[in-house]
Amino acid sequence: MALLHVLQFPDPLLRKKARSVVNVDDNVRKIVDDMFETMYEQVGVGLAAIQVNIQQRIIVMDVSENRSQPYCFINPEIIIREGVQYETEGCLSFPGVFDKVERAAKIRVKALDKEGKSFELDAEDILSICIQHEIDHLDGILFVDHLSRVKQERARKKLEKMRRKEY
Ligand code: GNR
Ligand code: NI
Repeated sequence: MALLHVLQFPDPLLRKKARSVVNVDDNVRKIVDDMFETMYEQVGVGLAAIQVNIQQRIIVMDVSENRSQPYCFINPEIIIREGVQYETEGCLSFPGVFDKVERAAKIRVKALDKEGKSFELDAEDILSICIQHEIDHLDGILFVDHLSRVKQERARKKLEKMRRKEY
């Protein structure tokens, strides 16, 4: 296993679009394992391959309190959306930035698992939010894109300020 480097805004690589996985083979499973290791190490609830500079449609997630319910979605597709929810989000590519985003409340997602087998899952609350946040990443969309211009500018300034303090 290996820890992967998580890209941070405004890295243009975060704007790339991921390709569908054609074969769920050992190479893909190795990426999934490395992504889980990276996500747990970074204490994130989810991670999209785009964030670690891999342009493939792969997502890992664990929204459980004791970090014991790993989910992996390959080529995920939302096939049903219902209602709306408006909750605070964060992103490993935007350390320190949090804001409310409107999302579908309940979704049904269709994807392939680590063995390449198709499955469907109904999700609500944080799981639903996280799946939508991660699928956005695979399309080069960031959570701040859903915010007003003023809030986007505020987020950008906050990141710049934090970076000046770090170095
Ligand atoms: O760790 C994360 N927490 C989070 C909180 C609310 C809504 C979405 C997320 S996803 C984020 C990890 C991440 O950046 N995934 O892309
Ligand atoms: Ni994110």
